[in-house]
Amino acid sequence: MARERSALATALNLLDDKRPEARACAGRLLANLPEDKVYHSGHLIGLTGPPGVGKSSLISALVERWRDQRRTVGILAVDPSSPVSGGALLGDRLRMLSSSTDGGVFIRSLACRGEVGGLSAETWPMSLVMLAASDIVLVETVGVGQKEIDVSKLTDTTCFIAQPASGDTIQFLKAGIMEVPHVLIVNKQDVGLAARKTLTELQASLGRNTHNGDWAVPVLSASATQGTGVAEIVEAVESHRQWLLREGALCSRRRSFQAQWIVKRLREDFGRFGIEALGGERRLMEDLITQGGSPFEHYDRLRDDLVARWS
Ligand SMILES: Nc1nc2c(ncn2[C@@H]2O[C@H](COP(=O)(O)OP(=O)(O)OP(=O)(O)O)[C@@H](O)[C@H]2O)c(=O)[nH]1
Ligand SMILES: [Mg+2]
Repeated sequence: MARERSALATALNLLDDKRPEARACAGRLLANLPEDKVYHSGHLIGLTGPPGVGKSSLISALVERWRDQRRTVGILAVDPSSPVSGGALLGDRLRMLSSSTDGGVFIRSLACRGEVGGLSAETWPMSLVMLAASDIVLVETVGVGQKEIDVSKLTDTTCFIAQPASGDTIQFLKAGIMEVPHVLIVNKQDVGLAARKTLTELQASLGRNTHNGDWAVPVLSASATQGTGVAEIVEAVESHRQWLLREGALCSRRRSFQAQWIVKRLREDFGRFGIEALGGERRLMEDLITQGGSPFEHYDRLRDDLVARWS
């Protein structure tokens, strides 16, 4: 929480370690995360979109703004383990930001383990550890369609970045294949006509009053390389956070992600039989969402409960 880089790196490595002793240790670490950080403070933001749309470039432009506001940032980026795109994934500017002496930015790449959206089960606890040390946590994932929007099940605010002159996104959104993100952005505004056309198409096909629940979704355009439209994105994501806070939804969303994570973990460890033994998924979710206390202790408690029954 004091943003000691080596401590943060060690904590994240621990969460990624599958050995039983490491898992037990990770459990204790997570159980000690303050409830306030886990449920009430900071901002978890997901950025998703097709390969090469400029997600990393936009992130670095956004990070510069946030650093000007003295806000600390943690970045989790899913590196698709493709040998083609190689190591250039995080983007040069982002690399520079992280390696610079500025201790306000911390970057960690996530290996893609073939789970949908490139997100692994560890992404959620890793986001929380990052959140304990930063004001803002960004999660970058790649994809087109339903899969990558999975990031919306881990973050407070989801931004979708669309590519100029690509009808895919619009088709997906129209067909309801893709959940509507909280902020839509057409990047590469500087290419001119194609970007303007895509922006108009997005606005038109979604209608003027696009909503995600009661939230009116802003449709923005930006150029990560020229830095235009970036301030508007910062504003839009902050407005969404304020809206979540007013609705009391920041805490309830995180509680629900947390409950989903625990149930998923338990199912992986004990199967459907284990879930049934604990009263079934619905009851388990309801209990978890309403219970106070450290979120990860609940996992330990439920696991111990199951282990005790069969030992
Ligand atoms: N013209 C223009 N090019 C851009 C813009 N933003 C990014 N690019 C370029 O697009 C390419 C991909 O940028 P990245 O930021 O790596 O895109 P990404 O979405 O993170 O890519 P992956 O992580 O590989 O999916 C780079 O060559 C960038 O220089 C922009 O606003 N305008
Ligand atoms: Mg990238």
